[in-house]
Amino acid sequence: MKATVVCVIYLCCVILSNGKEIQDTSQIPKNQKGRPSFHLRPPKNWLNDPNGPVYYKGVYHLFYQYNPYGSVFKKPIVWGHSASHDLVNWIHLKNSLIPKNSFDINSCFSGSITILPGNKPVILYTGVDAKNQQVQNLATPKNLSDPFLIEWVKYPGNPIMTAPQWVKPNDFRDPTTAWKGKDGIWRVAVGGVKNDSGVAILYRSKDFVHWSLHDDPLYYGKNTGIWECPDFYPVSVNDRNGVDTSEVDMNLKYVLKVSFRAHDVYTIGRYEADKEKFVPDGLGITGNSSDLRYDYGKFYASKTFFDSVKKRRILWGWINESDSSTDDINKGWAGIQSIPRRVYVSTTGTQLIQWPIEETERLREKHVTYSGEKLRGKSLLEISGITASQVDIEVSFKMPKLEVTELFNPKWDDPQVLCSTNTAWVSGQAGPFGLLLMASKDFKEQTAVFFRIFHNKNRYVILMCSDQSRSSVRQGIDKTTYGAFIHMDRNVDVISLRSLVDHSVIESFGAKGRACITARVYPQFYMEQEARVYAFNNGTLDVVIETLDAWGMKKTNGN
Ligand code: DQQ
Repeated sequence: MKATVVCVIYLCCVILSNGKEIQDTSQIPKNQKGRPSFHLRPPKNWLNDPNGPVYYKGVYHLFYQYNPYGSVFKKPIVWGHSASHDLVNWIHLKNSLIPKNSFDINSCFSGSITILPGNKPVILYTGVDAKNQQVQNLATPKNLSDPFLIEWVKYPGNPIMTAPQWVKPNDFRDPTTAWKGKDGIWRVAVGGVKNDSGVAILYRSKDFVHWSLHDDPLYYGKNTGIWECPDFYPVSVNDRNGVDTSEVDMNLKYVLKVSFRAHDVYTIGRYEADKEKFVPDGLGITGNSSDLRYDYGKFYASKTFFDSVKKRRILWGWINESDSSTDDINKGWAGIQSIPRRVYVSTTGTQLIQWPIEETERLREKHVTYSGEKLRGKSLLEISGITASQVDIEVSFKMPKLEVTELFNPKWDDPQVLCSTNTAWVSGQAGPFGLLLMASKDFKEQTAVFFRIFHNKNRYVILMCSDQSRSSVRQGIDKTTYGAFIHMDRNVDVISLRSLVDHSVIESFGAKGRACITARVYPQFYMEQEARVYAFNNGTLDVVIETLDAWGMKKTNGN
């Protein structure tokens, strides 16, 4: 009987993967209640940055930094590979780039895919060479008729770029997707640091093989330290459609994202192609708390791609664990990819909006709904009838009148500091109100995602927090509380919050995706009891729930 079951599972995998080889799923550690069920991650071991997302011949691909030998970050790192027809259900394919040449023997670090004319995907990635120096390499599919892109061939002339003289050879990594100018020349940016300034180093090529360093970087930021995983892409200012990375149109704006000090920071601006310069609209990237972040919580080394099928740009980020390395070794896995997010520019043109791709809604099953409930000051409402540890929940609260909210103090410049001192248990006037997630019956463990509403002049200033301070009674877990500001006109009438809870991960989207905060939580109680979810109000003013919808979520094949 057992053998038959194993056989059936094996056959399913083979059918799903179109007869291609998939990763070994044996020895997956059992009984792990914190293990996410609908986020993409390989069956076991360590994962970090998303690499080379692409759509090719009917199949979506995501590659990622992967340690095939254990659940901690340890070189040599390879490129893991998963594929999907719908961006929700994934199969795990064999590793695509394995360090075995002098130009990458110590690791195949992050990189991107560019589609060359004739629908030919090509990988640019960072190799850590035999001298432990970082160089940029090229690889192409062995068989262009294989939509699963299983086999990749490294270019024998690698490396195709070595560090400029002014960059230390181990501070030179993570090439972007390349873009082609009106002049037919390809450009690519590579992350690095000069003195303490982060740099997006620019290279140009006519044939994608021979690259020359451009004198000036595309952009740089003072005193930020190294910039990892740059991403550079055009965005439409007229609609939510995504734009191909090589699209040339004077009306487009550009996003430059870089990863440093554990955050993904971006700025929107213009690309002056004739001067090979990115010019931010605002302050640019400063390394201060005023920088715009994709996500104000745990979300790093992200990458986008243009989905030509649905004309949208999709973003993925690496969500690290917040338990200890010892825990990760015991679990046998660490690191997940975020839910893919659609990304586009706000109507004001000043920030990006992110929203889980519509395919995520296919995972919704049992539904409960509430509307018109009044949450009196210091009260809560249990949301029952769904599995609180695997849920997609969205709530809209009626906004209080601007006049009754507290005055915002302009000296408050760092939302994270504000959230850390004003945790969910500190009562205010309009707020804290929001959701209590992964909560135990006795409330000793809970993660509160909430708002506090202030006003400044004639506008709302909304503080959105994800409070992990009570997420677990366990020691040795990172319980950092995160925060973001949302500025809104006085005429808005609701503030919404959507949280995707997948056991140990909580991805939250405030004000329809204007601020995102991701957290990892590992409550002790959850090993024994089921989790609960509540809407709560710990402010003195009453709050009305306009609508609340919650759906239990299906498991996906990502596991
Ligand atoms: N992760 C990769 C590097 C990148 C870093 C190594 C960012 O290429 O700079 O796994 O998380």
